This record gives sequence, C-alpha cells and structure tokens, in this order.
Amino acid sequence: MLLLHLSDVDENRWANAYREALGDYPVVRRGDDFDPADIEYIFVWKPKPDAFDGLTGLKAVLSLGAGVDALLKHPNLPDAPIVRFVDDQLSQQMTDYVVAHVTMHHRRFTRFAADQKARAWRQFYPPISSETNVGIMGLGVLGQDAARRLSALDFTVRGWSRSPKSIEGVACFSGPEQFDDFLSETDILVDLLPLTPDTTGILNMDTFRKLRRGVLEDGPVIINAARGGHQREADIVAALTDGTLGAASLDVFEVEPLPQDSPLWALDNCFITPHIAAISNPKTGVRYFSQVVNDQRAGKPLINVVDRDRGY
Ligand code: NDP
Ligand code: OXD
Repeated sequence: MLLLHLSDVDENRWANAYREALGDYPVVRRGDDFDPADIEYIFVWKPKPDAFDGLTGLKAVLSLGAGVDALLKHPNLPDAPIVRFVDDQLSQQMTDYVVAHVTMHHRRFTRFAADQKARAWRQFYPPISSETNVGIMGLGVLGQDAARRLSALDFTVRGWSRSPKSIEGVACFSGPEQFDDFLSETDILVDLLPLTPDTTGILNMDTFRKLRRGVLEDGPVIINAARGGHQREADIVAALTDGTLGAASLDVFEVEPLPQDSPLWALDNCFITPHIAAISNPKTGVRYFSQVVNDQRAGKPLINVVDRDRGY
C-alpha cells in the first residue's frame, strides 16, 4: 500500500495519477481508512511531525523533493531507504532557469531595461561567451545538465563537486582544497549543491571576494537555485551594495517566503524568484515513482537512494 503525505501541493492530483499508474496496488491518503502497518511506501513533501507514526512495514520513503535536507531533519524519520526525485523534465526546467539567468547577466539585459525606462540609447558590448567563465557548484544530476547546455552555448564552464570528476568540456575541481582555485577564475557562480552541514552558508562574503573580477563590468554574479541555507543574506546585501558582486539571482532564501522586510527586495541588482526554478511535475513524477515501486516489488534494487551519512 502507498500512502501520500503531501503539504502545500495538490495531493488529490497526485493521488489520482498514482491510482491510474499503479492499477490494483492500493493508494491511500491521510484520513482514509487503512492500517498503518500495511503501508509499504510513503510519498512525502514537507511531512508533518506525525507523518510516519505507526508505519512499521515501510520498504521506502519516496521524496517528491530532489533535495532531502528538510526530510533528513524530520524528528521521526524511519530507518527505511529514501528515494529522491530524479527526472529529466526537472533537470530541463532547472537548466532553463540557469541558462536564462546566466545569459541575462552576461548580456546585461538588466542594464538595457533600465536604459529603456530612462529612454537612453547606450550601446554596450559584453565579453564574448567563451571568455565568460561560469562556475557551477555541484556537479550532480542538475549541475551536469546545466554544464552541458552552457557549454553548448559556448560559455567556458567550470564545476566543483565533493569527489573528483571528469566531464568533457568542463574544468573540474573538487573538495575544499580546490575551492579557491575554482572560484578564482569564475565570473558567474551557479549554486546547485545540496544543503548539508558542509555547504551551509557557503555563499558568503569570503566566497564572493574570491571570484574573478574584471570580465563582467559591474563585478561577478551569483545564481542560487539550490537552497536558501547556502546563503548568508546579510553578506549578499552588503556585496551587492559595495560592488563585491555585480548582481545576484536568487530563487531560494534563508526564510521562505522571503519576509516583506528583507532588504533584498529593494536592490535593483538582485533578481528574486519564489522557489520555482524547477517544479516537480505529477505526470513524470508518478511515472518515475511508480516504476520505483513496481521495480522493487519485482525484486529489483532501488535507484537514487539518499546516502544519509553524506546528507544527500
Ligand atoms: P545531486 O545529489 O545529484 O548532486 C549534488 C552535487 O553536489 C554532487 O556533484 C556532489 O558532489 C556535490 N556536493 C555535495 N556536497 C558537496 C560539498 N561539500 N562540496 C562540494 N560539492 C558537493 O543533486 P541534484 O543535482 O539532483 O540537486 C542539487 C540540489 O538542487 C538539491 O539538493 C536541491 O536542494 C536543489 N533543488 C532546487 C530546486 C529549486 O526549484 N530551486 C529544485 C530541485 C532541486 P559528488 O558528485 O562528489 O557527490
Ligand atoms: C526540490 C525543490 O528539492 O523543489 O525538489 O526544491
């Protein structure tokens, strides 16, 4: 039996799609009449404190989120394997977001928008793409997809991960010992890391000061489409104000929704989106997780299982 436990999303839509995909395999929701001991899979997003109560027969926790930082902090998280969401369409959406923001900053569309308002005709030529270095923190599913597309657009792509990697067309760096080298030639820093104790607060003034200066006219740029816990927002405000950073695109925040009194709202060089860089799609999501359930019931191993020790 599969139990859905979703907050802040249309649970009904997911339940109907699962029922269609899983046929005879029962799918239930909170409030339905079922014995918790019969639940083999729970599909979760922002689970409430009692989400896992009585689930003594769990075979896996299925995470609607690609990022599992919040789930791993759940006080009653059971010992079952956690399968996280990995999906081509999710990657494509994230890469679309990253490419849109990289090109917006590279071609300075923000400056032309301001000029248009002022009826000012000011020609400006950006550095050529191949001389603009995009550094991606996190070379996992999303980071590698973004790297591929940015390379195809002729940007010079660098990447940083925990373990060493070799990816065609990408200058790869790994571990804390190569972090400074990675930053030192990066003009646009893209964050696609998971939130773990090691990555918490990584977008701070010290990091910003190590980025390359001189290629982008107003200074280096950061794009955070990963987790708000990575960023020190007071440092971002200071860096955007004193010129350490030329601009920032932020999809995620220390507190979400971003509080009304955050100084980030008012900064002309800060581009804010409300955690929408990549939204899980019920059609492809149900296809993926139904396959996970069916495969495991057929005796195949689980895929994309979270490593609890690493935290992602
Ligand atoms: P993956 O687990 O596939 O990749 C994570 C990458 O980060 C890996 O390359 C890993 O290194 C690297 N990494 C982890 N810890 C460190 C560290 N301490 N130092 C250097 N590199 C590190 O994750 P995904 O690509 O699928 O997703 C990344 C994140 O994106 C998610 O965790 C989630 O928080 C966020 N996200 C945000 C969304 C949004 O809408 N804003 C939507 C979906 C996801 P290694 O390869 O060596 O393991
Ligand atoms: C995710 C997210 O982790 O939407 O999937 O942030």
